[in-house]
Amino acid sequence: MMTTQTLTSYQQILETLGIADKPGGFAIGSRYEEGNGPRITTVSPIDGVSIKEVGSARVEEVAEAIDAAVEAFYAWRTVPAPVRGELVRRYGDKLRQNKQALGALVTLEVGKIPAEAEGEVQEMIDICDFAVGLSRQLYGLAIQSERPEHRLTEQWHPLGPIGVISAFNFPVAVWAWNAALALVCGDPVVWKPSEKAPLCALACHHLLQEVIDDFEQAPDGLIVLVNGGREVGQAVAASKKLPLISATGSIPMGRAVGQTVAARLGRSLLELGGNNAMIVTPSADLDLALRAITFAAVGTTGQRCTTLRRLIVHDTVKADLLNRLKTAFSTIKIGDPREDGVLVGPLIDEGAATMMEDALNRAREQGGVVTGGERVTEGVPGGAYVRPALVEIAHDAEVVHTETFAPILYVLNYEDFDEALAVQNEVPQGLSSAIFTNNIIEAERFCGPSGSDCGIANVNIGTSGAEIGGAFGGEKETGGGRESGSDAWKNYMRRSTNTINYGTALPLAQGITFDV
Ligand code: UN1
Repeated sequence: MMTTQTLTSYQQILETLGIADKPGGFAIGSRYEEGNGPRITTVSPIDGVSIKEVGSARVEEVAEAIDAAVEAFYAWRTVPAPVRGELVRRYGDKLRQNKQALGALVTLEVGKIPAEAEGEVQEMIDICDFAVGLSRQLYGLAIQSERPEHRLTEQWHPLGPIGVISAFNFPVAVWAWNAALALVCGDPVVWKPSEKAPLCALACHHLLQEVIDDFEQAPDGLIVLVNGGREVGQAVAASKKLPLISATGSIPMGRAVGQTVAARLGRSLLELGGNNAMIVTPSADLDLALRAITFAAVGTTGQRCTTLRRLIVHDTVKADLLNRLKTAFSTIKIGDPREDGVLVGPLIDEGAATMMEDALNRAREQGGVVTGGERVTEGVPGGAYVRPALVEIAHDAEVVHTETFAPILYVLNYEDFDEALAVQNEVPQGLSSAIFTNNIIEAERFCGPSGSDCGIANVNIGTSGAEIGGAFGGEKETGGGRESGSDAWKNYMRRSTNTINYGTALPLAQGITFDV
């Protein structure tokens, strides 16, 4: 009975989004194909029920799709940027109309609670708005020339088709951050989504393709989708026809993609694993800190790259904060994300639950004291549900330095502020970080050059939930890439420096004389 009802609503979501009858192996603009690669069965992590089977692309089909994107580039690069912005504006409107349905698909396919799933669609809308404004602001510079009657300028041109490799945990927003910017910058987009979220990708593609179909200046092939596994990702990364590869996912994935792209001297924009910490100082507002920690550590069931994984607490506040966290973690509602009041949905799959269990066992072996972390089987519909774990452990235990994509919060302590900063920075990853303090000197030191070494350093807010306006990404093994706001658009364009002589002499720079 339950299964039938659920299936009906799955079907409704797919129908509302217009993808119930679309083959999803690959799509070249408005052409949807099954593909000759292995079939992918999408299973909802909520209850393990299969949603739909989709195909996948073979390497030759990937090549065909990339060729179509190259063709589209030749047309799109000369469309004025504000006109390209108009296309993205219309997509933003389309997303507004479909926010609930697309959010429901995100919930269904990756298990996010509706508030977070719709928040992800909101990030798409926000980046569209940002990109529309940007389409009139892709500014270059006018530079003072050292030579008389010379004009020295730089301008930005479209780069070429962009390859986007995205992860399951942000199955719609991360592609949109890339696609919205790439499209206004004049670049087609070739998308290889996670094998765990092909339907979200199909829906995003289809909604944008509908806008493209009604937009005269937009060539077919402007957006291309290639579903599949590692070989498909590798074919995208290796293609010399894609000058930029933007990849989000694990550090091993990023290392493989980065090396492949570097071998052909392409550009890569990597947004890889984090091992995000928060320092809680003696002056911190613990009520605020408690809320921030809980959202950052257990939101999205610990499966954000910005998830809070290490808490570095001053000795004087540790006992109090830990007690409050134990209460919060033990009472938080875990279950079907569609149920009222649930804050923690399922992990993506059994593999993730096994990795969490392994990490907790290693933590115990390494001297950790674990609270929570057990499997939840009562009152849940059958996916991999877990209670978030708190682990009191030494800051330098091996397990603390690795990212486990699950809700495990390592609780570390410190005595002296410099020690806290050193602990914050001692891991190989460098994505996000935060401090809770009401001491301005600590806050400023944390954000300053000898403070946090991460791409994101926050004061009195958590590590996750960044707005799109800032550049998003991190240092060290996180990969160094920046996407989304600020000047991240420059990744998607090529810079042309132009020197124009409007005089009748030919003065050489550096005062060189070279008379013939
Ligand atoms: C990710 O987990 O890959 O800052 C991205 C955040 C979100 C993006 C996370 N805006 O948590």
